[in-house]
Amino acid sequence: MKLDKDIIKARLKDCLGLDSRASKIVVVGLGATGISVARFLMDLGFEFVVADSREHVVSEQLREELAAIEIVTGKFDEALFSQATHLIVSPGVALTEKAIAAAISKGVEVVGDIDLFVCSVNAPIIAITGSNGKSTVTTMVGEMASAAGIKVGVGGNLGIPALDLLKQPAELYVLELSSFQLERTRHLNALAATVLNVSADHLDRHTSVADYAEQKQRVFMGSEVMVINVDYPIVAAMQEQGRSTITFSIINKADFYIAENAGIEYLMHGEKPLLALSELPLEGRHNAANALAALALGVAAGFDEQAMCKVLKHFKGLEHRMQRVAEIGGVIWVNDSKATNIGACVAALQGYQHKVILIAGGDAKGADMNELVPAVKAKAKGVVIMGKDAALIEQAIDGCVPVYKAENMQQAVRIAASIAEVGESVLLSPACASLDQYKNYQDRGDKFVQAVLELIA
Ligand code: UMA
Ligand code: ADP
Repeated sequence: MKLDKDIIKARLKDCLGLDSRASKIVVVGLGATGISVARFLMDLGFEFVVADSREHVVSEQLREELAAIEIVTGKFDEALFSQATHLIVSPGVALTEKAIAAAISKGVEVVGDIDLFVCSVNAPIIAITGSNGKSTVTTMVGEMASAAGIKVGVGGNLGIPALDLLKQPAELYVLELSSFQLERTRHLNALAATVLNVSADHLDRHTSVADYAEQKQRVFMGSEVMVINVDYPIVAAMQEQGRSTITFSIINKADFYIAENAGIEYLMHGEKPLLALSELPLEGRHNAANALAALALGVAAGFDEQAMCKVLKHFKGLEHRMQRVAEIGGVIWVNDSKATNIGACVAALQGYQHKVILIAGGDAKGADMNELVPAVKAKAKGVVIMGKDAALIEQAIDGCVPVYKAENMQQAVRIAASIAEVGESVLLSPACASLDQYKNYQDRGDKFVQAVLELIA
């Protein structure tokens, strides 16, 4: 539930030093997050400036809504930032940006939207981060909460900025949090929090995998229960003595795990079988891990186990994640455009028992494409490469399997169609971000689906 304005203002002052009379605030970035922050601050009567480095970022409608606010577009102004007391920085803006780094070095405070959110609610928070599976698990837990009759707000990196969730009353918030959001969050105090997994991603923004994992670990700041995937040593190492912990694993016995009984595999809680794995509609063993994580978080929140299993049995999955698009002449076409890093692509390939034609490439974000090779060797009959870092994939594969170059998605799909044979699958799982050629991963997935449907036509 959202607190009263006066209480929020008092908490902003105590926790973040934000004072509606004395603070000089610059909101940096005017995307979904920046707009939510601007509306939030206006509602509380704060004065502030908004800065965005894009020249043409403000629509007529937005300019009208923010008429009382100064909006500065174009190159970030070092003097403006350094004269502020607080910068409220959107997750997509790196703290190493020259003007921001200079301001930080002069003692200007950096605040994130999640900090503002935490100061504004008195309902519990379930917080979910990890390299892959965040959106899936966040949606699962949100549906579990709804099934339990709880008014729940679901958002964060998933799409609806956290502060926009305050518009509706809620008894619980389920937040997907990225490493960028966590990097600039100082208070979270979740009821339960998890790091689902860590694999290399965003190395164009983080200095190393260790630094990236450290930002993810911040999700546990003050959490009552830590939900830990013990299959990842880097996550298992985040456990802290004396803190309430629930573990999960798809390899070994843990609090939540997988066990076989009379030839059937079950999701287990302790000695109790909860659900046969075959009843999970989502493909891939990584989705069993996601289900275990959701169950563990749900148990921490006090949800009924049977009701949670019912949600899992009917969980449809999200668009652009291992989504079956069509079966054409005995070949299955799968859209996994959301696989924007190597970990997701490897998980997708590992889920197959038969050969796959992989379509991959885009912006590798500094990742080492050699990590793709074992899974490609094991599962791919050929790889169609495209996008900015296609050559990195080609170099890594180095002749292990045939590589085909495509200029665009339509060509990639046509090439894949000419290679694929009955009983095989064509998988778009790019292991790279999409922004070099597409608006976003949805646009890339849509282009794939469109090209596949053209094949049918
Ligand atoms: N901008 C600048 N200078 C810069 C970079 C950006 O001025 O150097 C401006 C842009 O011109 C734009 C605004 O900042 O106007 C965009 O801000 P943003 O990139 O933080 O994006 P938002 O629209 O606020 O969306 C963010 C998340 N985006 C990122 O972290 C990149 C969204 O996650 C999230 O859904 C939204 O907040 C609500 O919480 C998207 C994402 O791609 C899905 N996340 C990454 C991922 O999942 O891998 C982390
Ligand atoms: P995120 O929000 O972390 O990006 P999503 O649920 O949107 O996670 O899934 C993103 C990609 O990762 C998809 O390609 C999906 O198939 C894959 N994926 C989902 N869960 C996992 C997991 N537990 N381990 C590895 N890959 C996963």
